[in-house]
Amino acid sequence: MRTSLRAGLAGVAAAAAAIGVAELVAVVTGARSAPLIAVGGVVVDHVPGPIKDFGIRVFGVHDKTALLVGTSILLAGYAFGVGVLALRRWAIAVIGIVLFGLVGAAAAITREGAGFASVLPSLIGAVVAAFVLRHLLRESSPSRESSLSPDRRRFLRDLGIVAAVAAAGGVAGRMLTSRREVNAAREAVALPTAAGAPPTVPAGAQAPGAVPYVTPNRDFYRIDTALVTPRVDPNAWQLRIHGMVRNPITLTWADLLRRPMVERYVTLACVSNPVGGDLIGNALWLGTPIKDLLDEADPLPDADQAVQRSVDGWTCGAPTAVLRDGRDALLAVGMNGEPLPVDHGFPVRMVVPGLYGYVSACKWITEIELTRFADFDAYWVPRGWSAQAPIKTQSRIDTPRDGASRKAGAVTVAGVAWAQHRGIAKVEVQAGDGPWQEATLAPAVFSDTWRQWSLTWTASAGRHTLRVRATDLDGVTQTSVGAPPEPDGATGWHAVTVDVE
Ligand SMILES: Nc1nc2c(c(=O)[nH]1)N[C@H]1C(S)=C(S)[C@@H](COP(=O)(O)O)O[C@H]1N2
Ligand SMILES: [Mo]
Repeated sequence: MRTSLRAGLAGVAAAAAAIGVAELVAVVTGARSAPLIAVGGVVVDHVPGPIKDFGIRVFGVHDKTALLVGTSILLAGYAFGVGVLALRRWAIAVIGIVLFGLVGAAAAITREGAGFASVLPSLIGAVVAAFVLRHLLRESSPSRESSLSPDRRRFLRDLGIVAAVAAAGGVAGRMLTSRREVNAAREAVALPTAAGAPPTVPAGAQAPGAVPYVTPNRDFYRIDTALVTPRVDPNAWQLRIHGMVRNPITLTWADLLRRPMVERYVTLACVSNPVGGDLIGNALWLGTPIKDLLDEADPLPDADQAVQRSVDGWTCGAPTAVLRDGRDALLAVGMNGEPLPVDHGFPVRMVVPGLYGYVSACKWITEIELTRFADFDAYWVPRGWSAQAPIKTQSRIDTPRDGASRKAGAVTVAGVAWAQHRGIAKVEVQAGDGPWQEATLAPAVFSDTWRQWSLTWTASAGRHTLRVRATDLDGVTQTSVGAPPEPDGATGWHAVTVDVE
């Protein structure tokens, strides 16, 4: 390998090590003090409008990634040059490295809210770069040119080690930093207050033995395709409503918080929930009605599908008519009195009563595109799930658990039943092949939530199967015919076996 090529690569490796270490230091000093982010930020703030618009048009939502990649390529070229120069005169290389550190530090200190510590990632990075470059250049001494010489192998090995450590440090640093920052951003959110009194849950909504009527955030089921939870800075968040609309709308976080807010209990359910499963939860959501925003955007008459898109590209499609029919479909910012937990979509998600989550409840939402079902398949549709999926009427026995034992006599049977947006009219329980007995329903709270029920069963000794079925306010009783979750939700009656002594 030619000596100058080696020296150039050593320069690039030194820069990579510097960036990796800087990212780790930035875990402590703040994401915006990391040199690439700081320099990128200065560039974004100072490029002329038309170039910025060009970048956004060409790269779309990836314009920030493109900027970082561009900055990295420039830096790599610069570092290559510094490496080559170092071969001639070490002092010139040192000047090059100091310059690199100063540019990063200067960019970092001019960022919003920066303190003195913000220069540390770049300066420490520069020191690391000098050490790594010095070490790698020693190994590539020009006196030994034979292509299989041991020091060539050692050089390549060390180059590899530096690159791997730099990459691992950079990725780990970035992840830790963004998690810390999103938690801080979430804690800084002051939720707006909802118009009107908060919905009150009547005493008795809770049946003894059933799961809590309101699911605490930490117990709320979580389903999504995100390998790494998206971390969205609310101050950089935007929602675009576009596509087949007469008035496209772009909404910032501040715009959203100024809109009228309501608080509603809504029970969310996953289409993958098997009969008797627990992929369902009920929470108090704070948000602004999506209907009003859609009315302002003014969809064209044949835009029958509103496609929601998350920052990570996941999509779901809900019927436009459902979002506008007056139900409490919310662009939600709060869950049980807190800002949305990061795992549940911080800063903004959709919640639509009556539709399964995979067609309606986009977390980390950033776009609503009005289109036609005939023209666009959302994420789960090509994977075999139905494009339209209202929640099916279902019921579950929470107590006794399957396989439990009880003493003969009075036994409490209790659970939940749901038919979101239609409401539950009746729940019946059958023991063995005895008669169906009507359970006592907890006071109706809201048709958009599950409803608890209970029954005192007079149990005789032996093994019994208990079954439950619900009837909704449309008068439809759950079918006994079992079906798997795919393609549009499981059916069948939940049953448990109980041993009575
Ligand atoms: N961005 C994004 N939003 C998403 C999903 C996803 O994979 N990505 N999954 C959906 C599904 S299938 C369900 S059931 C609900 C679950 O919401 P939760 O995790 O807050 O309970 O989120 C929906 N929103
Ligand atoms: Mo789901």
